[in-house]
Amino acid sequence: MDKIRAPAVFSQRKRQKGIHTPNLTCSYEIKFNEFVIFIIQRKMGRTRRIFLMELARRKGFRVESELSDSVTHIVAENNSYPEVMDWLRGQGVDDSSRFELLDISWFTACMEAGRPVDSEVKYRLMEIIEEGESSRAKEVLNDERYKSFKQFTSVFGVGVKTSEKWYRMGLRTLEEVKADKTLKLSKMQKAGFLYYEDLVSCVSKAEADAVSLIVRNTVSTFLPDALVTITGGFRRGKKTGHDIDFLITNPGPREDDELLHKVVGLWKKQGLLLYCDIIESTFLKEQIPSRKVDAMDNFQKCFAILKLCQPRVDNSSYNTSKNIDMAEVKDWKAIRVDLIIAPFEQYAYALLGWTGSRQFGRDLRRYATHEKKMILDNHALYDRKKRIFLKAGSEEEIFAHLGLDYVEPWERNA
Ligand code: DCT
Ligand code: MG
Repeated sequence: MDKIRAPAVFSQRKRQKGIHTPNLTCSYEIKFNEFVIFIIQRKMGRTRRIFLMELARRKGFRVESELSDSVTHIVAENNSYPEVMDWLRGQGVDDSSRFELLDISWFTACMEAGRPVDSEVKYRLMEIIEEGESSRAKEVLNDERYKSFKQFTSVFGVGVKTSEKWYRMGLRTLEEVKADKTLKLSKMQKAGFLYYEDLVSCVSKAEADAVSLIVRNTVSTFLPDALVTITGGFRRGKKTGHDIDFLITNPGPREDDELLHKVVGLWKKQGLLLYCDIIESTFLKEQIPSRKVDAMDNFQKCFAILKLCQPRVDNSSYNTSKNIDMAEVKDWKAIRVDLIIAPFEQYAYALLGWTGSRQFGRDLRRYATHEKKMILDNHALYDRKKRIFLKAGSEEEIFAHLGLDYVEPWERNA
């Protein structure tokens, strides 16, 4: 039989023995535990769905008849991405990011190979959209609803729920949203519209370095020993990002719940703070990690928009001749910054989680759950068999606990 395989992005230190789990719903043996498939009946029909489910089960795949919490891969046939999203919302699913949304071609490739094949771009419903090549992609891109949702969700503070509401109200473009004075926008959405142009333009590495300097300087005025690490895409070596993520911890026993408040307080005084929302920590001692692959963590954090001043280019002769008042030239850019505070003993887990990528984190958590009977989140790793928390002082130690070779941050761009 096929061996259980770790997702391609990381490799097992030692080969695991194949796990033989009896399938409770039928007599077939499950060979691929980490993949839990659900096939959408819409546009496929009941008979074909039953046939495909039976086929996959016979080949050792775990296929669920219902859309349960354990489902990891959703397969659809002749459905566009927005149609699947619509269908999911109808099932009460708000957060579809916990699933891989795949076309039937992925399923067929798995059946042909007799094992799960990588869910490459060509099989993903969403990516199909980015490729923009096939006629299906064009159909999706032209979908009115998809176009509106893409515009709406490009605003900081606007998610699928708000987009849904606006779409139902008959709004289709951001101009229409802005013109509608009856809408009640949240503080976050107001900032999203106010700094829209800056926020949709990518943050460069140079801007990330400049903000990094500000963050380090401010944090060290209050906590000189604090460790400030740039995480997210920039730690993975990306050249641009939509925001800059910082992880802050204080080695030693001393913690300061007021640090974030002091930092943003100073920025406010200095005129550097355009927006901020501080979320207090909700972490409970000895909290068993969350099994949900996309659960929000419980750290104290701050979602902010900083005003990054940019040096003026000296083109005074041009300005004089055109009679432009320099005071009116915008010499700053609004930048989205996330600050996360982690207790020192959770720092390695927080660093692994906040370095991402999102897909890499999901794969790692699924691997821990299904292959190791452990639960991993941004706070801890819990061994369910031994009923103990596994301590880690570095990311290397976490990979070792999971029996995996270390993966460098720049290799985590799954
Ligand atoms: N993350 C997390 N919990 C959250 C939000 C994010 O664990 N509530 C992780 C996933 C990736 C990482 O933190 C950084 O998140 P983003 O900034 O959204 O992603 P990115 O990889 O930095 O990409 P971008 O360049 O778009 O900022
Ligand atoms: Mg980021």
